[in-house]
Formats: sequence, structure tokens, C-alpha cells
Amino acid sequence: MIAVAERINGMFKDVRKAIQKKDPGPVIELALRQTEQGARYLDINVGTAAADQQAAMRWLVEVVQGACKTPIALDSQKLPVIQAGLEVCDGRPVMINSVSGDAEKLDVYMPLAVQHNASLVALTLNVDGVPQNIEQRVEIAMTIVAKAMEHGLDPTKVFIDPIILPVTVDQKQPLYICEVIKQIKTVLCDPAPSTIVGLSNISQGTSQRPLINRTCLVMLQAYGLDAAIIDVLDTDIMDATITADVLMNRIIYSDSYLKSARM
Ligand code: THG
Repeated sequence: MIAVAERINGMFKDVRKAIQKKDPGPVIELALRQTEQGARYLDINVGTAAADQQAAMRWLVEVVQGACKTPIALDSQKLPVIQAGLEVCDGRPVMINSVSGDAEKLDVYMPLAVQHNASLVALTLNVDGVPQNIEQRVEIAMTIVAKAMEHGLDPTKVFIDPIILPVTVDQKQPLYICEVIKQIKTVLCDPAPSTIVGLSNISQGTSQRPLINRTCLVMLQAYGLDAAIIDVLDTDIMDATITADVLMNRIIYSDSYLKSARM
């Protein structure tokens, strides 16, 4: 499982404050701690903390890059904010997170990803909104992969996000997401795109958030999920996802596997 660490996000009070005061300390600490806990990418999202989101993104990226060598995921719905982040990237692997599955949007983001040698997260979402069924999600995934091939972006650099909805909204959704992930891997093969979810959506409004998050994650892994945006500082979810990787024969067992998998 490619763990994308969610904590450098202006929606959290400590990060919001750090952005507003231009205090690098808390951001550096989160970059280091999340890296130590096994993050493969550090998601960077300025949220609504700053009036000038482009300047805030540039600042966050520079602070994170000064703290560690971990790859980064630039997280914004706004193209200029993504571009601001890309401008200051130092050449480490980078993920653009995210773009919707509209053809016109993909025609802009795909060349951008190619130009910066970046991976691209694309949501199974279009002008009509988030599809609630399996078929429409897979259909949008096919559009995304077709666009990647048209623009010369390696399909494995495309991360399709089927968009998890809260279990409290519709209890059929988690199994739908499992099925979408399976179908993306079987219908769109050779080479198949990667899949990713922003996991915490699943548990919104519930009384058992960490338990629901980690149970859902291992289920999705069994259906072939490649990456997830999660709280890597939650030891239980990291232990569960690493153990699922062992049981799926994706990483080698040793008595110290929980530690080795985080290195
Ligand atoms: N898909 C993709 N990118 C995404 C998401 C997604 N990026 C943003 C988001 N969703 C993933 N990141 C987070 C970060 C933090 C939390 C949830 C998702 C989180 N929020 C607390 C909560 O929900 O209760 C509130 C935080 C606070 O205010 O203190 O934990 O789906 N591609």
C-alpha cells in the first residue's frame, strides 16, 4: 500500500496556524514524523488557511522539501495552486492531487503531469457530479485512461480515485468501491492504472472512525487498491495495512515486518 500522509493540511488547526504565522516548525515536525511512520508521499493541502493560496502552497512545499526527501502530493482543486507547487518542486517524485474526470480538465492536467514527470490523481467525477453506481465510475475511469494514453502519460502514473462516500450516507457504497477497484484492474489492464482513495470520508459522522477506516482499508486492499490518503500517525491503521500487504504476499514476512515496512 502506498501510504499518502494526510496531515499537512490547512484544515487542521496547527497547520493552519503555521501557515498564517509562516512558522515552519510544526510543518517540519509533521513531515519528519509522517516519514518516520512510513509515508510514501506527503500530501500538501493549504486548505482555506491563507488568502493567497498559491504563496501558501509554495511556502509549504519549500518547508517540506527542506525537511525530508519524501515525495510530495500537491493537493488542491485549483490549477494555479497546483502550478505554484510544481514551480518550486526540487525534482523529487511528485503527485498532482487531483483533477476531475472531465475530458476538458484532463486535456489540461495530463500535459502538465507529463511536463513535470508527475503522477496524476483523477477522480471518477464529472460535470454531473459523483456517480453513485459502479458502472458510471468505471466509465469515467476509462475516459481517464484513454486521455492518459492520448497525452502520453504512463497509465501506471495515473491514480484513479473512485471517491468514497460516508457509510452513513449509503451503506452499499463501500462494496461498490471494492467492485470499481477490481473492475479498473481487470477491464483496464495492460498496463492498468493505479487506484487511490481518500479514506477518511468513509467514516464521517460515525462513532468508530479509526476502526471503520482501517477495516475499510484492508477490504479495499484485498480488491487491489494501490494507494490511500490516510493518517499515517495512527499506528493501528498502519499496522493493519502493512499486515494486509504481508497476507497478500506483497511484502515479505519477517518478525520485524511492521518496522521494516515503514523504512
Ligand atoms: N481524495 C483525494 N484527495 C483528497 C481527498 C480525497 N484530499 C483531501 C482529503 N480527501 C484527504 N485528506 C484528509 C485530511 C484530513 C482529514 C480527512 C481527509 C480529517 N479531517 C477531520 C475530520 O474529518 O474529522 C477534521 C480535521 C480537523 O478539523 O481537525 O481527518 O478523498 N484524491
